Amino acid sequence: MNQRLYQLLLEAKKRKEKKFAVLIDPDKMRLGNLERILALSKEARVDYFFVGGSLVVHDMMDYCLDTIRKLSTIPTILFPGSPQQINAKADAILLLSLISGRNPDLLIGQHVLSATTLKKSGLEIISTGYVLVDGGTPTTASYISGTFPIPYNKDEIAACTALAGEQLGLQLIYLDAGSGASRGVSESMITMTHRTIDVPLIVGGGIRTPEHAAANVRAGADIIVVGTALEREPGLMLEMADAVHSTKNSFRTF
Ligand code: 1GP
Repeated sequence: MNQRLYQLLLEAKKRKEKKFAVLIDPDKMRLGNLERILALSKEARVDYFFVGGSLVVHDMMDYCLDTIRKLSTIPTILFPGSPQQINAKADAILLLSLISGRNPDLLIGQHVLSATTLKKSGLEIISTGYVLVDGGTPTTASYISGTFPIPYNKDEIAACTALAGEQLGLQLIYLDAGSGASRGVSESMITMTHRTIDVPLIVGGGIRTPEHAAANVRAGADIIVVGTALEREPGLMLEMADAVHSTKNSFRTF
């Protein structure tokens, strides 16, 4: 099985390099914004594009993937809200299992239905334990999934959930406060989760500033994902990426 991007990520983690991913939600891209984001991403040394959304209602996925392929060489990883978003034009897919929830459909059901399509797609498959955390506002992700996010201050639940995911063989853990969250995942939750697992840790949801991104890296995130803030102000990308790339973990004691 092709695991090229994942192997590169593991090597980067060993070298303590931090990665910056820009989330492109095909439905939320305003006209001209995608081209601007792609133009800035090269200078910013963006590491990945995550493409997908909880609710893709317009058929913009192909357009986004074609445009990225035409204008950029940055790896494109699907972050699908549903099996309909599987698309062979990307390089890889985060095969998400919503391990913070108890909805069997999102733990295994949809995976069974899409397994053959996924195999035929030739996409690199990276199995990912997806952990939704309360970000202060109900998000599309929690509504659509019909699951309760982990309470904001229950660090140990997040850490044990992530550990169980790792023990089940999931290759990444994604702590997500949900797109547009009014507050991101807490630093103490990131640190406890980071200390509990060995696989790379993705953190996203509600990250609006370079300082916030840097603080999450210091707390233990390996990959930072930002969507909403860059849809509103693409120009923030340079500082955001720089903050992630130049910050190291500090493992403060809380
Ligand atoms: C959501 O983590 C991503 O799944 C990004 O969230 O849009 O709030 O940056 P934002």
